Amino acid sequence: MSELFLNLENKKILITGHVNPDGDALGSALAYKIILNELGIESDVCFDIKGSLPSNLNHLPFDLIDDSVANQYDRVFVFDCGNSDRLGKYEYLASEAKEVVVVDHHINPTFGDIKIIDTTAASTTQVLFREIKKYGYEISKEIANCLMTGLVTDTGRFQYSNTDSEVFNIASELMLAGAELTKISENIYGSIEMSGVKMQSLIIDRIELDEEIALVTSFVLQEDYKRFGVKESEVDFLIDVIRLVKESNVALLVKEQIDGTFKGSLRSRNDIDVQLVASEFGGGGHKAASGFSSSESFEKIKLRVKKSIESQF
Ligand SMILES: [Mn+2]
Repeated sequence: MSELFLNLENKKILITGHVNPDGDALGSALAYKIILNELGIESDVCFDIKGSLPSNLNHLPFDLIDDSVANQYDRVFVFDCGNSDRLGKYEYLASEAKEVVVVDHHINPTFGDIKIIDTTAASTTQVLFREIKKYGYEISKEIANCLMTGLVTDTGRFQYSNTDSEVFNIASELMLAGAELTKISENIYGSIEMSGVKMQSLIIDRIELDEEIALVTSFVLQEDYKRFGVKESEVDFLIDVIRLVKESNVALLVKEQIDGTFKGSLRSRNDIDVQLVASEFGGGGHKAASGFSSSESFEKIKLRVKKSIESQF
């Protein structure tokens, strides 16, 4: 029996995930929320969302997310978040809860009383899928769409190196359960607002290639969002544009935050482990895709990333 479905009665339950949740965090948390709803078990869903949720994920049931939280919870279920400080402003709810259950696929998760973790899984929705199957629960179309969203986004549309036969087996089962792959893919990858596409041209224009270490970089400033009238939550796709450069092995996109600090996204297409690079800034993720925050300048960040990559040669 999966720990996810044991002793849920008469408990105050919170479902959450990492700050500014992506398709995998939202997909896994909302799939679990739907199941609890169907089982007649009350729960709250909350994320620390800076700005707004990305509109390219609005095929997910955003209406299940609550605006406010209770003072305390008996049990907190955390999805797609290996480090409690990545819970942002809701970290205290996890540290004050009687029990924290972490469902994840990140490397070196650092918290949780119960850990349901597989660092080799492509997505957290994959880990959750297995638990649902163990429980013998029937997956509805709604749940299938949530789980598929995490699978699609974390495998880069079934293209990253984490895409193995199990991923396709799960995708196949989700299709049988009614998952709308075309609708999901079109919303996530096929529909970017005009202003976002325009802004992309600027970010492409700023691309620099360090041929020696095959590193490609670009950056986004706060003033760019204003100039193009684009919300920060709408440009998560930009890193995928940067990483297209054939001559590069590692891509770095640095985005200025509202407080003047920077958020870095890293992608690797060879043996360079960008999780190691991100960890130098206190960030994390996976070998092929990682992220971090830094209060240093773009130039300093670039230099540190460069050194870190060189140390892996
Ligand atoms: Mn994930």
